[in-house]
Amino acid sequence: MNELTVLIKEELFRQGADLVGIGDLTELPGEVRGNMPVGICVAVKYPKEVIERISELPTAEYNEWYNKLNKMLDKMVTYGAERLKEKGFQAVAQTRAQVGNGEKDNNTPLPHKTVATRAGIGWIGKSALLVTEQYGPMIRISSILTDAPLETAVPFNKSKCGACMICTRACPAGAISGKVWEVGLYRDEFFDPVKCRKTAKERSKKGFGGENTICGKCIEVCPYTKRV
Ligand code: B12
Ligand code: SF4
Ligand code: SF4
Repeated sequence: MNELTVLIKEELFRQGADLVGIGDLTELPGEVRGNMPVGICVAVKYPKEVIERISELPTAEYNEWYNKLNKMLDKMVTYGAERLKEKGFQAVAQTRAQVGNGEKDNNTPLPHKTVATRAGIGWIGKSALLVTEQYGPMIRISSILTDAPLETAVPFNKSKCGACMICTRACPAGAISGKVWEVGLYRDEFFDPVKCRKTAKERSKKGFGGENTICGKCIEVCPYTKRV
C-alpha cells in the first residue's frame, strides 16, 4: 500500500471509522462522480444492543444513534477531504448537505452504497442495504470523492445472500422482492422505495413519535447482523 493510502486510512480510523475502503470509480459516468476517479467509503457501526431493541418497532434510542452517527460521518468525511486538499489533491466530502437525502425521488447522484461496493466494503443485499462481512448491514456510511493516487480495492460485483429470504419475509412493507443483486441491477427492479418510505414513516410515528422514515427491521433480522 502506498504511503498516502496508509496515511488517509489511518486518519479516518482515528476519527472513529469502523471500516474504510477505497474504490476505483472510473466505470461510472464522470458527471455523477464530479470527474473524480477515486471514492473513499467510511462506515460506522451501531451498538448491537440498539439494533436488538428495534425488533418490535424503531425506538427513540435508535433514532438518537441515527442522528449521532450521521453527524459523526459528516465530520469524518469533511476532515478526510481537508487532509487530501492540504496535500494538493481535489476532494469532495459527500456530506448530507452536499448530496441531500433523496426526499424528492429516493435518488442521489452517487449513492454511498455504490462507492461502498466499488471500495470492496460489502455487497448489496436482497434488502437493498449494503451488507458487510464484519457488521452485516448494521452500519451507516458516507463517502469522499478524490483525484488522489490511492490504492483501490477489489470491488464486490455479486451478492453473498445466497438462498436467504429472511428480510423479504420480515419487511412489514413488502418492499423486498427477494431477487438477488448483482452489479447493474437497478434498485427498483428488486426493491420498492415508495412502499418502504411509507411504512417506515408510519413505524417511526408509532415507535417513538418521530416524523422521519426510520424502521430498520431489515437491519435487525439479517443473519450477518445476528452473527456480530
Ligand atoms: C433515499 C434514501 C432512502 C429511501 C430509498 C432507499 C434506497 N434503498 O434507495 C428510503 C426513504 C426508502 C430509505 C430507507 C432506508 N434507509 Co436510506 N437512504 C437514502 C439515501 C439518502 C440515498 C439512496 C439513493 O440514492 N438511492 C438510489 C439507489 C439507486 O441507490 P441505492 O439504493 O443507494 O443502491 C444501489 C446502488 O448503490 C447500486 N450499486 C451498487 N454498486 C454499484 C456499482 C455500479 C457500477 C453501479 C452502476 C451501481 C451500483 O446498487 C444498489 C441497488 O440498486 C442514502 C444515503 C446516500 N446518500 O447514499 C440512505 C441510505 C441508503 N439509507 C440507509 C438506511 C439505513 C435506511 C433505512 C434502514 C432507514 C433507517 N435508518 O431505519 C431504510 C432501509 C431501506 C432499504 N432496505 O434500503 C443507509 C444504508 C446503510 C446500509 N447498510 O446500506 C444509507 C446509506 C444512509 C447512510 N448514510 O448510511 N432510504
Ligand atoms: S426499513 Fe422497514 S419498511 Fe423499509 S425495507 Fe427495511 S424492513 Fe422494510
Ligand atoms: S437477510 Fe438474508 S437476504 Fe436479506 S440482506 Fe441479509 S443475508 Fe441477504
